Parts: sequence; structure tokens; C-alpha cells
Amino acid sequence: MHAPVRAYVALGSNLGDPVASVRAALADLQGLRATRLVVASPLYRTAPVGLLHQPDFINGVAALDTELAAVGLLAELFAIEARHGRRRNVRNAPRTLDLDLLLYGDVCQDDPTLTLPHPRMHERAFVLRPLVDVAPQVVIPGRGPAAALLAALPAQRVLPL
Ligand code: PH2
Ligand code: MG
Ligand code: MG
Repeated sequence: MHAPVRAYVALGSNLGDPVASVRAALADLQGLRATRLVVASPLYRTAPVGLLHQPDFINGVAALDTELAAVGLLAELFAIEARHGRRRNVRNAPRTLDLDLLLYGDVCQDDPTLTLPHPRMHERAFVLRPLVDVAPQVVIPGRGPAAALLAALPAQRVLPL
């Protein structure tokens, strides 16, 4: 544990009751040890990216200040996913809850366990839109300002709930 680091977590769900799952996950993040939930974005209904023939997603982003190490925070996110019935099978398949660690301070790393920044966040409007809501000035290390990246993306369906 160390001085708090600002981290951003993406929330996503498209199985069961996605709005309830994402709201419950936000409550879980609020209760996380050694961590403060600073702000949660509005939620969005978004078109699936990757695997196309699956239900729309509910997506949002949370800003956290955490004394946990990045891997410790990641383990907590996996534990919350598991508590919400997440099964890990096909990549990009529908899921009851997906919690992705987007940014952990300005750390850049490419480990088998954790890549930071999240390697696909800069091309996903369903991540950048709520991220810019909570952190309009945030810069993705190695990629640039999130707001500029979002503005340059081709249209993706991301609608406020
Ligand atoms: N997550 C994915 C793949 N595709 N599409 C949307 N709209 N929202 C997601 O959260 C999402 C996705 C992999 O985690
Ligand atoms: Mg994901
Ligand atoms: Mg994930």
C-alpha cells in the first residue's frame, strides 16, 4: 500500500439485468478496501463492438483513488466480477459484468497479467465517452488526450440511459 493513485475502471454488462449489475458493481467499488470511489459517470446504452450479434451493453466509468497496487486492484475487480456470476469463456462474449482497469496513474506496463493503459481503450467510444465525462482533461499515456481521441473516432452508438 502507498499514497493514493487515481485509477479509472470501465464497467460493462450485457446479460441478465445490465443496469442493475453495473449499479451493484459501483456499490461494490464504493466498498473496496483502501480505495475511495471519487465519481461515477452517467451510464450509456452502447452497440456491441467486436462480436456483433449480441445484446447492447450498458457501460460506464468510475474514478477511484486507491492505495492498492495495480495488481491488487485488478484482483479486487476480478473478485467483484466473479461475485456477479461472471464466467470467463469466449473472448468478447456476452457477460454479466466486465470491470476493466483502464488507467492506473500514468503507469505504462505490458505484463502477461496486466497491460496499462488498457490496450484497446483509445479506440472505444463506449469507454472514452464516460471517461471524458468524469475526467475531461485526462491524457492516455502514449495515446494522447481522451477527448481528442474520442472526437476522432468513427461514429459508434453510445446513448445516455
Ligand atoms: N466489451 C467488450 C467487447 N465489446 N462492446 C460494448 N459496446 N461494450 C463493452 O463493454 C464491450 C464491447 C470486451 O470486454
Ligand atoms: Mg472489456
Ligand atoms: Mg475485462
